[in-house]
Amino acid sequence: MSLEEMKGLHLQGEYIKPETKEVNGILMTKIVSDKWDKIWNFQAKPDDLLIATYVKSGTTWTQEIVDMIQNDGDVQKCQRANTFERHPFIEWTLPPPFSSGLDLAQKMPSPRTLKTHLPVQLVPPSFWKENVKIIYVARNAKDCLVSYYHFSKMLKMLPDPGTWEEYVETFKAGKVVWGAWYDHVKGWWGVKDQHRILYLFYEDMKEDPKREIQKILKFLEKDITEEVLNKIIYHTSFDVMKQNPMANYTTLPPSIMDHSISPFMRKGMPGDWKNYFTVAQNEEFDKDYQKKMAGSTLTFRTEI
Ligand code: PPS
Repeated sequence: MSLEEMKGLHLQGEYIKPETKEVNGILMTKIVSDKWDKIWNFQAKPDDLLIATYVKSGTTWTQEIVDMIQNDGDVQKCQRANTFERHPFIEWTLPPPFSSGLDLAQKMPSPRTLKTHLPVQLVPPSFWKENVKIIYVARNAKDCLVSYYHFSKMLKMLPDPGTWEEYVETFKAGKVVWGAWYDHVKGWWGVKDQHRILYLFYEDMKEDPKREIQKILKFLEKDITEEVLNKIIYHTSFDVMKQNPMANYTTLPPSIMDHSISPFMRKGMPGDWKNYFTVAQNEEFDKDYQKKMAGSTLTFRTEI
């Protein structure tokens, strides 16, 4: 479906599901694939900051933390616009009236904070050339899967996930948009010491937000008072962000995101996978996981 056709469908408020098309072996939506040249040739700048994640790993949370840091804890300033307008999502295009991530990024004055879900090998080369600082956040596979399953149902721009049983297999096979979780987290882990990359974990952020925010502060070379730090912890907590329309995606129409199917701010808890995996599914998943992650030094906690 072309972007033009998609615009029409959204204007009519109809339920649509997009086609997908691979980019170098990675499944993407066709809209992303069709403008891949433009994305690949994106011009990063040395003072950009890139927040990179696999889907559903704590991107929005990290974006809010970073924005609060950059604005010295000024909540009003952080409510100047939606998350996706404050931090252009470089490979993504929402239907009108919203601008594409590329257009937003090009118009935005520096210093810019950008978002991507791209696997490391698909990151536009200018990011490496300009030695851009990158915060990568990873989340354990099982909670990612559960979150992505619900998200695929409520975000009309993603392919239908099918039944829960089907989706578990689709996720394990990496046949999801932005590719396999396993390759994504390992790919970024493999390059983290060769570039300016801060590699964080969702579970660590949940366990001790103060400690993880301090890591971000150090990485961004920012100093703030204890009072501002506490304000950031509060403002970026799940319960407060869930009520913040500029961070919870509720300003998008239901023809794009239908929060009545599943809210964007859903549970925000490590270990929610236990409410979905059967014992047999969990055993199978673990067996397959060992094979896919064999030889990697990367470890995850599936509960805290
Ligand atoms: S996206 O669409 O890929 O950019 O989504 P992303 O923001 O990466 O991940 C969404 C999940 O993160 C949860 N979330 C949070 N958890 C804890 N604290 C805070 N502040 C927070 N903000 C968002 C959100 O609820 C999604 O996880 P699930 O498990 O679905 O609840």
